[in-house]
Order: sequence, then structure tokens, then C-alpha cells
Amino acid sequence: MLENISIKKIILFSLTSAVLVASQSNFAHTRFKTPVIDENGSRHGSDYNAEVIGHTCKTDDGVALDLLGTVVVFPDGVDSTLTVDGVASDKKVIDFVTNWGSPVQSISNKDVFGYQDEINTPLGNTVGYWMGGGPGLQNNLAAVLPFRTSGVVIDETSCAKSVTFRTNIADICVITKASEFSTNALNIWSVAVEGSKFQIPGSKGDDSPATLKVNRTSPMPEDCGEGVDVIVTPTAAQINRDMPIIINGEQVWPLPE
Ligand SMILES: [Cu+2]
Repeated sequence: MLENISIKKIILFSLTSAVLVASQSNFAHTRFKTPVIDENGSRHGSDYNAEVIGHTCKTDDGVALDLLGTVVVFPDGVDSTLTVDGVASDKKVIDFVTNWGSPVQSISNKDVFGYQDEINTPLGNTVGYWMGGGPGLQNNLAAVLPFRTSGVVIDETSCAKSVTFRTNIADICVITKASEFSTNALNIWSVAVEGSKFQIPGSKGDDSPATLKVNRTSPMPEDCGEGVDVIVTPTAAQINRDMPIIINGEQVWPLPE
């Protein structure tokens, strides 16, 4: 009898493992529900989107942890870096997008996390949000967390046929110091920029950010030819400034060194 139970357990365990492997494939990384949108003139209003968290954290020992919170940061457009058709450029976001200021608005939703707030830059622009606290995300479930993006207007005089914004996202399962970051504590879907404290080198999320691509709908000047694809990346300085969760002036994550 005992033996039978053990075998049953093993079979069940195997099935569970197989399901886990399947659910942790690439598409289950934290991404945006609608990763490609059209540029959106003021007459169109805003786009409603969502952060999709496909899975929580998994320790080196294979233990799945519940998720305590998430932080999403978009490029602030001020000191962000650009590539144009894959080549580094000195141009600025303002050369391609007329209205990048506060790109994101967090939408109140307490289904997964009990607390949330927007992340504002010193200029007063909203560039991201955090959500955290109970009940949290149970380790065998996924989450869809709503947000709204402002209508992005591509400069009609530019040759951009698309502008893609790369983000930096942390999904936190254990609250640690930044120097203790590892996939045993959190997943970070990060841009790879020198000097960022909010990346886990060598992890699946390293250099694997969630992106929002904005396609042009206005006609391009004739001398643009096919047009160019622009990619915007937040700087390390911005990431280090905007990723920490600060509540009433007190930094609650990461813990002080
Ligand atoms: Cu994943």
C-alpha cells in the first residue's frame, strides 16, 4: 500500500514537472499583453494594455516561490539612449516622438497585489509603477496587471517608421539588498546597460526586456525611403533612480546595503 502511494506521488510529481517546464518557456516571460501598437494621435486617446507575468520565481533547488511585487520602468526619454536601424545614435527621443513625457498610467487593481503606486521622475513625469503586498501571486498562477499608455505621436518630419521602447521590470519573490539579487529571490527582465544595479547577469531575463513597439501611421517625408526603426533604452542612471520601491519617503525594496 505504501509503495502504491509513493508511485502515485512520483507519477503526479512527474506530471507536475512537465507542466512546469512547459509553462516556463519563453513566451511566459513577463511581457506586455499588446506589445505592438499604432501611434496614437490625441483624437485616439490612450491605449489600454497590461503587464503579463507568466510565472513567478524558481529557486536553484526547483522550489517555486510566490510573487510579492512587481516594478515596471519605461525610458524617461530625457537621457535615454537610441539605436536607429540597430546603430547607436546621438539623437534623442524628442527627435522622433513629439510627446514622450508621462508614457504610462497605472490602473487601480487589487486582484493580485494590495498596494500600488506610480513612479515619478524628478521632473514630475510618470515613467512606471510598482505593485506589491498581499495577497500576492500564487506560484502556480499567472497575472495580468492593467496599465494605460499615453498616445505616442511620431514626429511627422522624422523618418521613423517605428519606435520601440525597452523597459526594465523586476518580479520580486524575496526582498533582498540589490547586491543579493539572484533568481533565487526575483526575476529581472532587464535591458543590459553598464552600471545598472537592476539586472541579473546570465539569467533568462538578462538583456530580455519587455518592449512596446509603436508603429507609424502618418505618411513619411519622401526622402525617408523605407524609413528607420528606432529603439529606445533607459539609461543605468535612470534605472537605478526609478526602480527602487519608495513608500512615504522610505525605500522598502531593495533593502539598504
Ligand atoms: Cu519566463
